[in-house]
Amino acid sequence: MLGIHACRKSEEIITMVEWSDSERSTIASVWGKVNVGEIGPQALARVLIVYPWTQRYFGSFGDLSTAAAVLGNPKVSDHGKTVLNALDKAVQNLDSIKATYSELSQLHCEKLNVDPDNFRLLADCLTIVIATAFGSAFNPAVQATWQKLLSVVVAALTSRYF
Ligand code: HEG
Repeated sequence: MLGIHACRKSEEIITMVEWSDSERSTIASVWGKVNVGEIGPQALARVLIVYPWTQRYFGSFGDLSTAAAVLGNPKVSDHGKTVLNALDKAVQNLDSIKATYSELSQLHCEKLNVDPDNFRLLADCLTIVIATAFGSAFNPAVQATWQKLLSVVVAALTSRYF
């Protein structure tokens, strides 16, 4: 029941999404200021520290036992960059995010067995890290557009689960 509901909601988000010129330029502007090599590692590290149960997917990453270990772990850094580089694909393909992430969604579902709730947790940590880095430039209007983008990304990554 819950699964069906989540599926419908995801489909609705992806199917109905439209981007205004102002949203497109806001996304381009935010993304242009994101330092992938810093923001990616910080966002993934936050997920692993704030929601420690997510560490179960990264058993091969070595020491994640303390916040300092997570923050200093080179595999976490590398994977954080990988995730943010994948986000670039959404930014460059705003009108076809679902298709863009179809294979990645299937991989996370069938091979990595990642619970799709975790996509939202990562999206929220990413927003917090960006808000911290940008300060007052990340105003409510910018936040609204940015979180709209991440909602579509999360829905697209969830799309092959159902
Ligand atoms: Mg995932 C691999 C992107 C959230 C766990 N993730 C990957 C890869 C990409 C990616 C591009 C490499 C795929 C490949 O090897 O072909 N991940 C990605 C995005 C997002 C995300 C864009 C959300 C915005 N991933 C995510 C979350 C978890 C997770 C929330 C778990 C909490 N990803 C995960 C794991 C791997 C990947 C365990 C394999 C890592 C490895 O073994 O190197």
